[in-house]
Amino acid sequence: LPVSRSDECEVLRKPKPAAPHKHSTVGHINNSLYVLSSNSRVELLNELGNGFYGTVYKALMKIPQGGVQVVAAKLCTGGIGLQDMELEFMREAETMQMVPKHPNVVDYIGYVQRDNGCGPSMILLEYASNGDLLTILRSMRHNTLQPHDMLSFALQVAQGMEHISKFNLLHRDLAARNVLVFPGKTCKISDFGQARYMARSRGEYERRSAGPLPIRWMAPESITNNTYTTKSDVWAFGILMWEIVTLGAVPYSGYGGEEVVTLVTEGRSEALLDFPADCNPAIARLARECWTRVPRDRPDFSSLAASLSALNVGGN
Ligand code: ACK
Repeated sequence: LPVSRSDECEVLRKPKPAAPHKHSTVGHINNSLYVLSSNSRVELLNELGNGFYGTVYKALMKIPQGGVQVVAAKLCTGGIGLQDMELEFMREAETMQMVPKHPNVVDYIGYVQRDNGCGPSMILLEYASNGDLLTILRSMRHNTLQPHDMLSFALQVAQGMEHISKFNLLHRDLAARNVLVFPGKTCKISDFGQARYMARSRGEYERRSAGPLPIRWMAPESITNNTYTTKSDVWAFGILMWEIVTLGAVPYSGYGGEEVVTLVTEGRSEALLDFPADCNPAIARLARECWTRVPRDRPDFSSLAASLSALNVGGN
């Protein structure tokens, strides 16, 4: 059933205000010293959709050496509290810049700084011509999505997450809507707006900022204690596998955000996430392992990728 996007993040409570953080400035393209002083070198084409910070456009980037590249330009145009938003937006760019390239993580191309208050800042990303995985899954309701495609989507996301978790990075908003699809059914993890590096010593991150929360994808310990670890990303990955096999159903549909909080924290949520009768039982088993209550008992992304890879080989 088509569901409104506004269902996907819910404002339930307001955590402590964000501590001010230092940021270094970026403003280059393709790691060269070429600085875009205005938006004139990036030509915006059609709108692709709206994200948290503003609008995403398909765009043409004029490369200094000559030639053009089709890119996705994420513009920071949010009206209220624009300055805070700009800092968060810049942080997203910095986070992405620090992740080494991987075939299942969207390529970061560059960041274009706001030019003395004229024109919005932009994050430039590789352009995903097939849009996001949630929309693809929902569009498949009228066709048949092959079981090996489902397995391949899950495996690719697990491999991308295995990569980012190796760098102590938490995604914190892993969901089918934040996976982009490229030709050849290649899936890449996107939307690093909530991503944070963990303090190595503690291996976790404590959320302090306000804003809507993706409650339906959140692990119990994140809901109750504001703590995030790779194992809370693993919980979200279990929900994402469930989104794949249900062709984009809404987790706990029919329940409001506050009810979901109660169900998840009391351990009653799993019973509400039914798997279709024809679902590969191994996928259902792996998803349930991701929903183990004790975080350390959940599998890590390397073992998930290995299990999915073994199933993928076996199924083809
Ligand atoms: O479902 P979509 O087409 O895929 O609509 C959303 C919208 O922008 C807001 O996030 C699309 N989008 C985001 N990043 C990209 C990208 N790199 N390539 C293509 N579309 C993108 C996303």
